[in-house]
Amino acid sequence: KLHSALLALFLGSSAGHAQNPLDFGSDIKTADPSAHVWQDGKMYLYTSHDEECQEDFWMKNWHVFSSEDLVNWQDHGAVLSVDDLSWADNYAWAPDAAYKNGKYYLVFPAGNGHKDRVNPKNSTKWMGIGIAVSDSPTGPFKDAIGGPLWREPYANDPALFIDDDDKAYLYFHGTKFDYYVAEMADDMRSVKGDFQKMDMGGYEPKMEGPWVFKRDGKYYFTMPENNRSLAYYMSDSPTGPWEYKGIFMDEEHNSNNHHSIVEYKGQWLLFYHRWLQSPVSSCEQRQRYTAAEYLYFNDDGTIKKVERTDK
Ligand code: FUB
Repeated sequence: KLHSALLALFLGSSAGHAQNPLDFGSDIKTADPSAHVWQDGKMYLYTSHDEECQEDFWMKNWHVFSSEDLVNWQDHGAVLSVDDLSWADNYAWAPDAAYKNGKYYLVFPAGNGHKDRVNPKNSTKWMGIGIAVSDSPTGPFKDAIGGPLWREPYANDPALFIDDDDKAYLYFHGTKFDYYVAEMADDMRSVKGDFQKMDMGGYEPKMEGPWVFKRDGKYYFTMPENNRSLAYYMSDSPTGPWEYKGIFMDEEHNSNNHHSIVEYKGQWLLFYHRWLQSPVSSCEQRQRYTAAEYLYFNDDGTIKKVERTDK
């Protein structure tokens, strides 16, 4: 009954039907969706933006979308751009957001320089983790610290998790595609102590975008294994050690994935991105779009396998 009610809520709107990709009311291409439900009860998605004809993931800004029914979405525009940063001009990759101290925080990767794929030693590219702040969930966001909180050749995919005791944790993957965590200071502008490499229980495939959530007292660390199939670990602590539990969404078309998981009106949901297939020109390469699926759990707390749907 609950499921039917939710289906009616999410899919049966007289104004339209939920579909994949999500209909943002324009042909904007988005990737790396981070989903949050704030105090006003709406769903917010913080995404990166695949511009047409972008070269090698040269991405420039982050968007926010909101919805009350997951059918009708409002695009709040580019809420932060690398043009607003004094320290980066490129690589506006996967963001995340958090609410603390009455403010909204956007955590994001950005950087500059270029990667030389032929002679890697000539690469000048570096990426760092930035923090921006706003009084509103829809921005605009302002750089909170005027530089990266952390930088290295490839610090990417930051994610924030606020525990029930209001402690905030920041996760990201480093140049070697391994995961780091630190507790944020109360002002959300620095971390307490040093970033620690996490104990992944001995299983560490190449990893990208982390996403942490809590359900029934257990912590879930979810991520795209080999940057393609969505997999997860579980733990009794937000900082691990983590126990690997397996893949819950298979890869598609040998392409990367990046996701988030949130409970909305009693239903767990998975947001992720898919790739435009059969690009007819180089301008259509690296064009991704945001999609969503229902997510279900087994009685023991493990995650049921999710199939991609078009509706
Ligand atoms: O969108 C740029 C990068 O592609 C993200 O940071 C990765 O997680 C992958 O989705």
